[in-house]
Amino acid sequence: MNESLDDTIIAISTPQGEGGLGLIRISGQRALTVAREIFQPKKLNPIDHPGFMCFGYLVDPDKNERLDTGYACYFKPELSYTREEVVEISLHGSPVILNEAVKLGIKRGARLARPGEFTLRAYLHGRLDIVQAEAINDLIRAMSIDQARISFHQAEGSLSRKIQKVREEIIDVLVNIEASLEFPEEDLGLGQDEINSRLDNLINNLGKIVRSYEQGRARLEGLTIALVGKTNTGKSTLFNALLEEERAIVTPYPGTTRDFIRENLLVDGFLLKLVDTAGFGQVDNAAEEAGMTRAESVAARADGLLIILDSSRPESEEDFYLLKEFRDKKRIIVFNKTDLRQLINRDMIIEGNKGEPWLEVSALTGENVDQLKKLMLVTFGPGKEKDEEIILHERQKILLEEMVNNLAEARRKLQSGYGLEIVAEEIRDVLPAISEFTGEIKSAEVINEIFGRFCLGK
Ligand SMILES: Nc1nc2c(ncn2[C@@H]2O[C@H](COP(=O)(O)OP(=O)(O)O)[C@@H](O)[C@H]2O)c(=O)[nH]1
Ligand SMILES: [Mg+2]
Repeated sequence: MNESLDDTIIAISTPQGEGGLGLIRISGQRALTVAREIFQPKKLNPIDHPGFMCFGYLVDPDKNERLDTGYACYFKPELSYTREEVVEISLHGSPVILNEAVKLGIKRGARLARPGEFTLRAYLHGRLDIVQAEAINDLIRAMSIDQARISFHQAEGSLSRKIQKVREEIIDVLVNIEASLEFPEEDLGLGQDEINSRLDNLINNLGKIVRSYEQGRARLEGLTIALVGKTNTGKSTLFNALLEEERAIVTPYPGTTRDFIRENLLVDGFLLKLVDTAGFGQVDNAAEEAGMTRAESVAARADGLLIILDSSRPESEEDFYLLKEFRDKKRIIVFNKTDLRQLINRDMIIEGNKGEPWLEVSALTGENVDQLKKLMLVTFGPGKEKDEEIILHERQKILLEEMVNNLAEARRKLQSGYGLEIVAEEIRDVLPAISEFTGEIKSAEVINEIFGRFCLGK
C-alpha cells in the first residue's frame, strides 16, 4: 500500500455500535469532492459553507439511491482539527449505514484513516504539539473526571506553555552568558550569582514536574488499596459497603474469601482500586493458606491499606503482626463493628501507632462508611498540585529528568569554577530534550508509539 499524508482520509469517528447518531469524518484536499459525491443537500444550500449545517441525504452515487438523512458540516483548513479541508457528516448511529458511508467514500477516492491519523495530521501541520496530542488520547480514555480534567488542560496547551517558558528562560540565560563572554569588560551579562540562582529556579521548577509523575500515574491508573485484616473482621462486608453493592461473598464462617476480588471505587472522581483479600488468620486448609500468602503479597504491592480490626473482640497476635508488618505503607486503621459491644483496647492501639489515621465504622450498619471514603481521599488521594503541572507519561518524565540532570551539571560546573563557555555548553544541551518533549523534533518512533494508541477516527 502506498499510503501518504496527501491522501484524503475517511473514518467513522463515533464508537462502534448502535447509537442515536454516528459521525463520519473526511479530511484532506479532496474532502469536499468526496463529500459532494456521497452527500446530497436537501435544498440548494451549499455543502461548502464553512461552519454551517447542510441537511441532506447520504447517497450511493452509482445507483443514485438515498440511504439515510443527516447533515454535513464543512471546516476550512484554518479552523479544522487537522488543518486540512474537513467535512463531517452526521448520520443515524447505524453501524451498517456508517460502514456503507465509509465504503462509498473510499470508492470515490478517500482511503480509510489509520488510528490516530486525524490527530497525527493535526500534529504534523502544527495545530498541536505532541504533548497536546498525548493529552487528547488521555482525555478520550480517561476513567474519571479527575483524569479528564488534567488531560483537558494539557490538550489546551497548559503543560506545553510551561515547557516553552523554560526554553525561553534557558535561551535568555544563554544570551546573557554570551554577552558577557563577548564584552567581558562592559559588565553586560549576568553575574555568576544571578546565573546560579536562575539555574536553581529552573531545576526546582522542572524537578517539581518530574516528581508529579507519581501523582500523575496514580491519577491515571488509580491507586490500589487493599483491605487486610484477620479473618472475620468484616473486610468483605466493608468492601461491599464501600462499593455500595454486593460483590464479595460474606458468610459468618471464617475464611470465606480465599482469593481476592478487585473493584473500582470513585471517590470525588478519584479512582481507587479496592482489593478484598483473604484474612490473615489461622489456616485450616491448603486453599486458605494459598489465599493468605497471596493476601500478603497483594498487601505488599498495594499503594495503600485499610487495616481492619474487629473491635468487638480483644486485639490479637494477628492484629499486631499486621500493624507491624506494614508499618511503612500509607494506611488507615479501621475499627469495625462499632455496633457491637467494644472489647478491643482501642486507645492502646492508637497510642502504639501514633499519628496514623484511624476511624471507627460499622460495615454492617454503614455507620461512618462515607466518613471512611473521605479519609481515604485525604490519606491516599491526590495532592494539591495544579492539574497542568502533572505529567502522565514516562516519556515526558524521562525527558524532564534529562533536562534537570543537564542543568544540575551546569550548576555544578559553574560552582566549581569552570569557564562560562563550558557552563553555557552544558545549558545548551537542554534544548534538544525540550524540542523532543514538545515534539518539534519529529521522531518516527515516538510518532508510532503515541499515535498507535489512538482509536480509529480520532
Ligand atoms: N455486627 C457487625 N457484624 C459485622 C460487621 N462487619 C461484618 N460483620 C459480620 O462479620 C462476619 C464476617 O464478615 P466478613 O465480611 O465475611 O469478614 P472477612 O472475613 O473479614 O471478609 C459476618 O457475619 C458479617 O456479617 C459490623 O460492622 N457489625
Ligand atoms: Mg472476606
